[in-house]
Amino acid sequence: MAEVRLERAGEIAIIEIDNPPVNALSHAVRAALASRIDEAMTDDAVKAVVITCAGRTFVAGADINELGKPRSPPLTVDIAAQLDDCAKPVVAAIHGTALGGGLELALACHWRVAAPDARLGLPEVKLGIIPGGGGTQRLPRAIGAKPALDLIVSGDTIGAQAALEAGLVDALATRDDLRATAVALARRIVAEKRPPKRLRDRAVPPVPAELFTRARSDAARRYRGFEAPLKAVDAVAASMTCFDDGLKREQAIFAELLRGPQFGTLRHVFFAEREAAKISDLPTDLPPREIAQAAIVGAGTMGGGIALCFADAGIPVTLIDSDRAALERGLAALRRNFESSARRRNLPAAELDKRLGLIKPSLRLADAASADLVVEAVFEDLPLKQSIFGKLDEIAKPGAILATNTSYQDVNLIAAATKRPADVLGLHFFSPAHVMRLVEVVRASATAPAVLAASLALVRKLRKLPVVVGAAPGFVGNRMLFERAREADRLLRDGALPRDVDQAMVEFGFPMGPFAATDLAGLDISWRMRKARGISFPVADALCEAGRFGQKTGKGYYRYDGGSRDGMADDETERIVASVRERLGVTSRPVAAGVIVERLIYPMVNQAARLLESGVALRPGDIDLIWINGYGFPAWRGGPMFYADQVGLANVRDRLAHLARELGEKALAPAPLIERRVKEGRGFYS
Ligand code: 3H9
Repeated sequence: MAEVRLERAGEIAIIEIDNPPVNALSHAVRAALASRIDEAMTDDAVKAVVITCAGRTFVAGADINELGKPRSPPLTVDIAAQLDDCAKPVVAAIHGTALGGGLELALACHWRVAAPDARLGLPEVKLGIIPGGGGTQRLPRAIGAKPALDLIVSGDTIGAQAALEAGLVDALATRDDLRATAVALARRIVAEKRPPKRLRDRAVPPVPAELFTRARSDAARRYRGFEAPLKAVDAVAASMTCFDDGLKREQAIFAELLRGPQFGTLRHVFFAEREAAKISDLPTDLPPREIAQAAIVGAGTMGGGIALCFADAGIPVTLIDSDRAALERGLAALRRNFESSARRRNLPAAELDKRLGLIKPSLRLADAASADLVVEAVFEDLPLKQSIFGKLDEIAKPGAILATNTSYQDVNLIAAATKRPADVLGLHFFSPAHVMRLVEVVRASATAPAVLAASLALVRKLRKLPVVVGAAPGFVGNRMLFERAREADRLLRDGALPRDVDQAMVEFGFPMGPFAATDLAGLDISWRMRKARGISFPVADALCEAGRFGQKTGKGYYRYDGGSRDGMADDETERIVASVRERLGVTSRPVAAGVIVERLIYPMVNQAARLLESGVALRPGDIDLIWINGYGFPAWRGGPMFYADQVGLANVRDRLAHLARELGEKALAPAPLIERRVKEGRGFYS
């Protein structure tokens, strides 16, 4: 039950918000908080106030369950105004995460003290809205327009030290004496008779108007189709006027976005992430297994990237490769990546060195002996992986978790190469591993619950999003990607050009079209895989036969002149496609952008329905998360399953049935799960 308590420490009133799990500002909390503030203001014995929170965190924002429903006062913006009007000084004592409405509450306090591990931010854009409690007006007044713009448009958080340097907090405490530090500060303020420091009364230091013009064009390019970042720029730009006018603008934009479809969609994504953490048959009382040391086998791009993730999370890791040159190359690439990511995050050089120091290179597999978790990241070659797992079985200590980073091999066959299949699972990181948030956690048939639970906790510790999937070929993401690639190939055969297809998908909201992405990843890997399975994608195969493997060979679907990363349309591709068409007896015809989108997305949805039915994917939400976080599906469209529901599952079914007939492809016939849901008048989520 939500509670807001008021206690006294001499002349200081301490108001404590207690609304587990994250002290969200529900209506009950807001109402109680407003009354406690009133009580403190009207009590003559109180000279100053400290606002603090019980439990693991300061207020983590508005209550997302209530957002979007009719709102009753006091709203967060009203409480902020109430704090502004307080004649007595108010100090916020921040621990955990002060996010959204939580940071807005703290910004309306007159001073802010933070625990050193606190994180602060206004992540509202990630929900498709903007801050609606005055944050877009007070943050620029606290730290300046440019840093405020960066934080609000990205929705990123900053740590307490950076917040102190930026002027967002006034002092740091340690977690244990946060309350004592805040009370001491309040006492000092009273003793020194300092008047409340209200951000409302400050002006934002002037900035050139181009700052906002540039921010708008950057946001329009980067977040194509996604409204909130652009609107956030407008709200921050309004902070350059007087506070009241700026606040009015913020409130109008906030209300408009709250009514719009993107908020509902991104709220779905938020709850899907929380849901994904819940695995129904996993006991909650499993003893935690600490992963104090890790080893990675294979120092290629993936292995190096994964090692970087461990070191970044403070976990010592041995990076093993039997080839000295490969190990050296891997380490050099890893250092470059680490340095550029440290620069982006303003990580001090000493900290970078400390983290790099956690990586120990080795040429001997035997050095995996002390690891609590080993991640194998060698070539996609089943016998090679099996032989490594056979050796690891001899070397690794009892109870160590043995993980493979394979992106499509059968994890059960890899586990069978050991005498401890219960300790084996897949951890499918995405490339580049230090950037991509998704990890498919592949539960093989014998994987022990404790091994799965420990792996999920580990992936979260690496600050990534784990999604549990079954051990079927390609798991969930790549299995669906395969369907998209097959259909993309048919689109070229039928008359679309690579740039038509890529442009349609970029317009839809993907950061990159499928052909540009394949050129970047290389065409040869999937070609080898198709050949091994006797599958043909006629156009892709013909390009590979002509030595066009993508960017690395200077040509693939596009041409890359002089090492350029921007592909140009290439006549030779068109000639190759034309000869495939001729061989197959297909007459070329134009394909409209809308049809391209349908033909690429609906077959994926169809495959996803089969994966759901067979239990390889646990929930439609998991599939949406996989595609949003691993393959660039625009989050504001909610993922493929949510999108299918928005379009109407009956429409998707009809189009699939039509395509199956028109193209003579039985595999495109609607999956039984789709047929059943449509018959019941349901979607994936209803
Ligand atoms: C906002 O503030 C708008 C304002 O500008 C407007 C003012 C008018 N509400 O993630 P976890 C639940 S928009 C309700 O697993 P963690 C969550 O569902 C908001 N519930 O823990 C889960 O419940 P369950 C801006 C919330 O330690 C449980 O708490 N704020 C909320 O990994 C634990 O969550 C944000 O966007 C909420 N706001 O991470 C912050 N937050 O156990 C959103 C969490 O039943 N929250 N829950 O599944 C987060 O980023 C993370 O939850 C947090 C904790 C970092 C706080």
